[in-house]
Amino acid sequence: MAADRDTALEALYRDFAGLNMEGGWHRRFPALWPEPRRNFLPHVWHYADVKPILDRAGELVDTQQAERRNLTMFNPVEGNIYSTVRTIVAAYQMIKPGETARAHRHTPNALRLILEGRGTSTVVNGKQVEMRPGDVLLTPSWAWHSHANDGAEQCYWMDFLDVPLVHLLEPMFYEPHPDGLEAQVEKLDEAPIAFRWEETQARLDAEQTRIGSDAPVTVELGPARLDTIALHMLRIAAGKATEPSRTTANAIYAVVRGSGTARIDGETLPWSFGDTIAVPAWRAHSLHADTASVLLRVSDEPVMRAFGWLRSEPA
Ligand code: GTQ
Ligand code: FE2
Repeated sequence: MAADRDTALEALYRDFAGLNMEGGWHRRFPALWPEPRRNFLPHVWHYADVKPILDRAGELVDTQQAERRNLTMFNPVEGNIYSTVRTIVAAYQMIKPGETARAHRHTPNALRLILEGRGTSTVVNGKQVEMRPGDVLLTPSWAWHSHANDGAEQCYWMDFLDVPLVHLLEPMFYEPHPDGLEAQVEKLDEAPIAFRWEETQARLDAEQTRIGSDAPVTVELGPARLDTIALHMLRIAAGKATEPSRTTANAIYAVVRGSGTARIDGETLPWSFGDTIAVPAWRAHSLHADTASVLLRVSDEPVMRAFGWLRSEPA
């Protein structure tokens, strides 16, 4: 009797499979689980390792060949060759004096954090804005953008894009500018897409004064202008640390000033200027500053919030 049933079930499962179907009670891997899994891994990329490699790329690859001289950071999780965390990719980019990175547009949202070098500007939908160290500049979805170095120094920055989210959801469009560069360009010192380092510092100072202690402070770069990405600047005084917490938002931290360690899920990872720290969803983490530090946090919080999936708690 039981053997008959087993045989009948096997036939049933074969018939499911033949229709590209599977029984919810029969799947080899569950589709639902109690809380976010440890998929993507905590990881730190060190700018000190990257910079000489970017310089070597600068000798071998020009901006004719490479539309962007960028190095993306792929999370070391098995099978991944692109994303830094599930929804966001981060990259380092370098442009040499006299070079131009051609105009294009794409549906992914992007932003840049300038690390080193003066005299480079970006043109976003015809508005030319200088990029200076510590500045954060936005390239919203479908905005034309190009970069040009009219100065005497190599310019290094970090890019963050929601390309992995676009890959997951599929609405990818990309278009090179028909003329290579936008024809009508207006130079601006202030623009809604530019968050200047001086302004960020002043806001962090004001927040530090408001809380009346040397506990870590955070300001949001906003009002939010990218639909999928939230930007926060976090200042941690020397010897201080953030409270351990976890959140469903996937985050990448970039070190704007200072040095310290990240404690992520029991691992201790050192960081210093220009480094990139991947903190995937639901990983308990805190940041400890050895010297006075400022970090940019790039996260998919707006996506989580939009769908009611944002949960954050002490850990
Ligand atoms: O500067 O426009 O790192 O389109 C990846 C894709 C930078 C850019 C990246 C891009 C850009
Ligand atoms: Fe781009």
